Amino acid sequence: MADPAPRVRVFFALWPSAAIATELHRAARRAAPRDARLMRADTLHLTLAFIGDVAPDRLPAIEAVGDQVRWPRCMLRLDQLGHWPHNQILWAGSQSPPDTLAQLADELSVGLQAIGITLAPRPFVPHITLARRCRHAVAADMRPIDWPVDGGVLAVSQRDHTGARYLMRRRWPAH
Ligand code: 2AM
Repeated sequence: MADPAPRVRVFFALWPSAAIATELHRAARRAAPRDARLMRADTLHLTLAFIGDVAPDRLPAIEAVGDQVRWPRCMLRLDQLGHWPHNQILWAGSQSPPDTLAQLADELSVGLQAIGITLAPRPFVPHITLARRCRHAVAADMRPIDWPVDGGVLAVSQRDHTGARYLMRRRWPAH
């Protein structure tokens, strides 16, 4: 029998414009300790629903979930830096995330459940990973960055020796 097609790692996310990503990257450079591993600006994103590894023939049904939800237009003010010791992540978040983002994450989760994909039962904590292998808490303020959210993506994650690379499989405009 032929080998099955390799599985692909996918997730729904918000992807910032190059200008917002550059600002976030600057904030990361200012805040991260020297020995942390900064994420490249083009890889910065906010995960809405992490699906994980799936057979490629599942992708059309997953894309249909993205077609069904309402992608909101909203302003996301990134004004908070945080550090999680358990996974050594330095992240950017919002002290007042718009409710529409949690609603969107929930709609995606419900839609995925309907096609047999159950997400890990974790609360949705909107964050953008800025650096990994960050061993110490950071004591830095963040100059607020206003991100005009105007759609979302289904991203495919590919790992190689340089770290993760992300391909945009689909994009949805806000509507
Ligand atoms: P992280 O940045 O907090 O690690 C691609 O890997 C994206 O999916 C990243 O934003 C990552 O979040 C997220 N991700 C990876 N594994 C995950 C998991 N098991 N549950 C939720 N999100 C995950």
